[in-house]
Amino acid sequence: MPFLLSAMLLVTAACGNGASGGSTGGSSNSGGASVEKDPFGPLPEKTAITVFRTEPDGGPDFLALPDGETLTENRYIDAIEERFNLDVQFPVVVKGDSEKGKLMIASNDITDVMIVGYNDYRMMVENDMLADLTQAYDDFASPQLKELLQTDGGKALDLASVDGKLYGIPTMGTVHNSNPLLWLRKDWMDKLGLKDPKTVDDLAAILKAFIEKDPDNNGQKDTIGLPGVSNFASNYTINTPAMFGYDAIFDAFKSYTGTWVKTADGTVQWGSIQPETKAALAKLNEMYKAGLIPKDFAIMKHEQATEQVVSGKAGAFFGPWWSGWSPLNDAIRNDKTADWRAYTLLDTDGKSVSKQEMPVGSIAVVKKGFKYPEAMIKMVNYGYQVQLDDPNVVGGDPYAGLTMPNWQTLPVPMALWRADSVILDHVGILAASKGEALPEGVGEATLQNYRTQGEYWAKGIDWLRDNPDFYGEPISRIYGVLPIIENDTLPLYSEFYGITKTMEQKMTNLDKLEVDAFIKIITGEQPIDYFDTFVQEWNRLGGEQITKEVNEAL
Ligand SMILES: [Ca+2]
Repeated sequence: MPFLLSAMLLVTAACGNGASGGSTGGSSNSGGASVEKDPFGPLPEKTAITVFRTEPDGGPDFLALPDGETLTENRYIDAIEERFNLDVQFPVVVKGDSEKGKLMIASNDITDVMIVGYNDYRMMVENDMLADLTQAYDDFASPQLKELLQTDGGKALDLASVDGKLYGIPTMGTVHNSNPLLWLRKDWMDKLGLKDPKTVDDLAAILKAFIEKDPDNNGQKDTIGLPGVSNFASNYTINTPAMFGYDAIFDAFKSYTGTWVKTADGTVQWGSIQPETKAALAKLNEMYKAGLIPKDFAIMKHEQATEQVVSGKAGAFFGPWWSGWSPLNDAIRNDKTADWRAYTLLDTDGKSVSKQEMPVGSIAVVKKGFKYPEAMIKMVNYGYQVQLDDPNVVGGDPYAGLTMPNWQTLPVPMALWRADSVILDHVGILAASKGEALPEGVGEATLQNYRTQGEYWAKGIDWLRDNPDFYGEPISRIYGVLPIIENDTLPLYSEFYGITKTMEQKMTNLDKLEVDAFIKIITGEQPIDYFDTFVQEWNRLGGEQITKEVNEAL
């Protein structure tokens, strides 16, 4: 069994009791645990707690609160105050893009609870502004929350820990969400007698055949190889692989652009300037010369590439698992004979490795010196039960019988979604399509979607192509995720996610230097060895200093 799948099933099995257990919550199900350590129990005394509140984008319809309720006065807040013996106050309420939070942090004048970004978090820890939550997390985080925060293998908690101490509760990135998969028209491959690709050279042979052998059978040489896009390689500014980009080709050469990688000497270095990147660029130059990559790839817009796929000119492109929705749903509407499948290219070690989005989103923190830091953790425990669509929430759903308000109406709104949902949803839909037991640890709405999509998937690929209204989701969640599981794709994370002083000033310009050099090498405007000149320039213009700062910060 592939590693990812087996690890995921273990997690699912382990959490079997947790997800439903929290629904009753309170002291009634805390068993032998002391009342003081109850994740859903009250504080020993009535305690006022101030929260910095950001208004989300989107109006009343988005929040879905009943008439008369607001972000700062609603039944979730009442329930939390009553349950946890709290008096929740909102002294600062701002629009989403306000600088107010940053100013408060800069002047060390913060509320008891705030939700901050990773970089502010690091700065606040450095300046000793935050309560150490290590013990409070161990004692008071609910089993559901703890299980959730392991769905990325502990990556987010690890990043949020400084010298072994935890100062905040992080939201997580989604594992495998932006892996660039190779999508190919299987019907064209079958017609031309082509085998499934494993390597970049296999892909090159397929692209050549797609261009030269009239796969669309109209007697004209009117099909292309890969579409392109100006964001063809991820970098500091564009830190996840773009749809239609060539990151998968870099990955296949173990070149991790836009990523801080650990090198053989034990130091951390910028992936874009490593020798592996030179090798990847040499291959891309070869493919460019052979006409497999569009002449104008570096100025191509996302929309142009989409059009080439939708109109049936391109039978290959790189895109994430969710490409079944876009561009493929429109492609199928145009031509239902198109049979798109996803593949993973293997690297020079025969492995599938893929760069990941940042494993931490925002982080909820508590001001240093606040008497009961566990109060924030309890509020997050409660909020997570709401996000799980737990019908009883904790001590009764305050909106029973009404439309459930958006989770962003919670007093400490955290986007707590499982980091393993890409794989889990795939497994859930497949299980539903076969009438097998569904995964646990997910909300009721998610389970319902497993049943719905499982039903569509069970009707077969031909039915889906004949019924494009139902095509996007099952194709994405089944075909789009299958190669990740089958090839045991290994998530690759950057070794550093912070921003150093020199990075702030110079990284954007270094990105421009990088993109410019890559384009010149791929198009042949400069020879392959121009890469060495680029690396020297990159170091000279601030890269060397930044690398030093990154290694010092680790
Ligand atoms: Ca043709």
